[in-house]
Amino acid sequence: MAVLRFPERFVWGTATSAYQIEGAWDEDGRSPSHWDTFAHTPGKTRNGETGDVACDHYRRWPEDMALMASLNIQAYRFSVSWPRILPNGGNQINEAGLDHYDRLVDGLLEAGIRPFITLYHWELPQTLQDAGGWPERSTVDHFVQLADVVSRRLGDRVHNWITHNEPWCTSMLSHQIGLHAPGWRNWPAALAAAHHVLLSHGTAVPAIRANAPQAEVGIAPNYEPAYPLTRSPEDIEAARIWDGYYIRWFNDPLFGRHYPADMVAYYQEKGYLPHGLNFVQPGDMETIAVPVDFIGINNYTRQIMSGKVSLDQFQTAASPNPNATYTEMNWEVYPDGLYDLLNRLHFDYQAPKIYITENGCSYGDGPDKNGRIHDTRRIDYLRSYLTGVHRAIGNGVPVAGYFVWSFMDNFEWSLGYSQRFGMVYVDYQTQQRLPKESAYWYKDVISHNQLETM
Ligand code: IFM
Repeated sequence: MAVLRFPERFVWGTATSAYQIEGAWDEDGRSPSHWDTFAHTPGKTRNGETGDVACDHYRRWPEDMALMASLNIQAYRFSVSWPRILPNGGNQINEAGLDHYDRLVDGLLEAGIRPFITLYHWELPQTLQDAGGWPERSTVDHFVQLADVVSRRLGDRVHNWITHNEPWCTSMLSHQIGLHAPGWRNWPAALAAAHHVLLSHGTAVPAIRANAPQAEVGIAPNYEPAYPLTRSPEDIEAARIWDGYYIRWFNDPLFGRHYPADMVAYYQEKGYLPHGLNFVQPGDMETIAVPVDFIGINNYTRQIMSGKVSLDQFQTAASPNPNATYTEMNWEVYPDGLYDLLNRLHFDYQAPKIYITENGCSYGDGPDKNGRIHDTRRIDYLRSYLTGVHRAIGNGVPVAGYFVWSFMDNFEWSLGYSQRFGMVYVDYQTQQRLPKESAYWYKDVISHNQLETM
């Protein structure tokens, strides 16, 4: 056994998002979001499940926060629900909605837990969706208004801000693949959406800093690195395309490199950019490349690419690895993927500081007859990924913190409640919370600021 010490002041946290846990979807003046509409549309989610009630966290947050504190969690990454704060995407602040987050922030600070706010974790007011949503440039201004309103109210107490969660999901998964709201399958719209999400990030960063001068501001893309199945030129090419589609299309503009030329050519050849980059206006790329204080990394798995697949076959793009283990999302457990990413973000992109804003796994373990939940596979998963994080820190990569996805089981989007990512089990019938073994294991890691490896 080895003991891996983490740097002093390393931040140990956990993460959730509003729609996945809050419930109370139509209470206190909240208007519908495009996810409410999507989830209420037959056939879009597993068994028609919705976030209407979810974990009822909107009401139960004091209990959840107390549980977090009892587990020594140092930081909590949560998102705000846009339609709770600015219903119907209008200018009128819904005080009841904003007050909710005000109280949550105060409660967290009193409990000694540092709040990390995500402004957009996929809840677009339905009215803005009706007006065209993210493929429409006007959505940028609306988002910046949200950023201004929230940072104006909470910026005196919240020092860590994340503009967007997973721009690839907001754009491609939602507008090209169609698995998430609004469920479109339209390449040009997806690429326009990606641009507007990035632009809204770049425009919001100075607005947040104006209201919260001491704040660290960043963004949390999801990174799924690609590895070629073999060393054949076709497989290497497929991995390059995947990398361009998933990582470089977002990272390159954020780091001032413009959209990757090889991917612009590829998309044009495929007919995905019928009007070229006509959504890019003068000054946009400079706005997007605003220096950030940190990059958030959301990483769970990798893709093994072979030349036989195209991006349109996303669901079957990956080749299974017969030597690997998989989580219940059917995602390969591949801790070296996170290790490689951390090195790349630092040595290639020179990210100033990195938080791992999401990492975790879905396993369905439930209570045994004594009410204990032995989620040892989760502990093994977290331990293996954290070992890679420690190794990257040893290389000089400036990793400042780590957030387990998720604090508690919650609504996993189109998969409904079938996937349990939490360190805390939620009984959806009774809303009882039950920490799993991994929660106590994580408490131990946090308390000693170190990891014991096997
Ligand atoms: O549950 C999601 C979260 O909303 C965004 N990142 C990935 C998680 C697991 O799929």
